[in-house]
Amino acid sequence: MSQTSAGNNYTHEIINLISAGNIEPRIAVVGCGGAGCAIIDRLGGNLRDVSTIAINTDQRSLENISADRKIHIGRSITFGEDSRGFVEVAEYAAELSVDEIKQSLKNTDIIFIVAGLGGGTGTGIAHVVGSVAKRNGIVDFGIVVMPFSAEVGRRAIAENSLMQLQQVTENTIVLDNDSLLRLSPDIQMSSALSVIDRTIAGVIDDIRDRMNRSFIATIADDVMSLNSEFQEEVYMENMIDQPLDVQADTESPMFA
Ligand SMILES: Nc1nc2c(ncn2[C@@H]2O[C@H](COP(=O)(O)OP(=O)(O)O)[C@@H](O)[C@H]2O)c(=O)[nH]1
Ligand SMILES: [Mg+2]
Repeated sequence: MSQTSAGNNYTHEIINLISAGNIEPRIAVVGCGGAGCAIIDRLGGNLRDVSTIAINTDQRSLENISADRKIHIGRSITFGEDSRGFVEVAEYAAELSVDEIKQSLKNTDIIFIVAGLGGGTGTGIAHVVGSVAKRNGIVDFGIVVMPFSAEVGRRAIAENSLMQLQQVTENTIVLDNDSLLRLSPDIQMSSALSVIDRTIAGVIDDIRDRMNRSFIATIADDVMSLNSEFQEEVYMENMIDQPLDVQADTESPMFA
């Protein structure tokens, strides 16, 4: 496995154990912020043998989604409200909750950190979750959705957050809302969200299947090729051809 600079010996040990067939990897998907949590809520039962963890500052939004475990962060800072685009506020909130985050990842070997970048909470906390994972020898991947170009001002914030996440993950898959529009300009927002959800579920399923076939030793390379497949827009195109059966969350702040 091509080890990123963020990798460590402990991570290697776990990878060796899994690839030797000595342990079944325990996988969790961690939704960060509004979009991240909405995505894992919509993915719900579509993910096989994967536990879900939802982390948000927004208490009401957290109450309205389903996840195996929910972590409400920043209670003493935002008093249960959204971080309103303040990345540092969310980051600080996550840092205050690192023990709880660590605890939630306790019996886990591999995590997928999912967030829509360009807002406040997901953007501020994704890399904090990645650091906790790294420090505890958990193999971690990021799957992020970059904002539409039309979301002026959010792109730069998103790019910065992505850079921080890439430093603490084995690899981060970047889904871009714009490439979705390029593929199919007339696509309805609800369908666009469904395609993103299905793409994320597909990526997680693919990686898990490969691991079950003991290919984890090459996982970083596999993800790398999935990533370029996506960038070639093949992945999304395949997804668009399939019937969409996942309901979009029209309550999402994206529609506000
Ligand atoms: N795929 C997807 N993207 C979303 C959704 N809601 C928001 N987004 C995107 O995610 C970015 C962050 O928004 P949000 O997650 O609500 O912010 P946060 O709660 O502060 O983390 C937005 O700029 C949108 O591009 C959603 O339900 N699905
Ligand atoms: Mg939010």
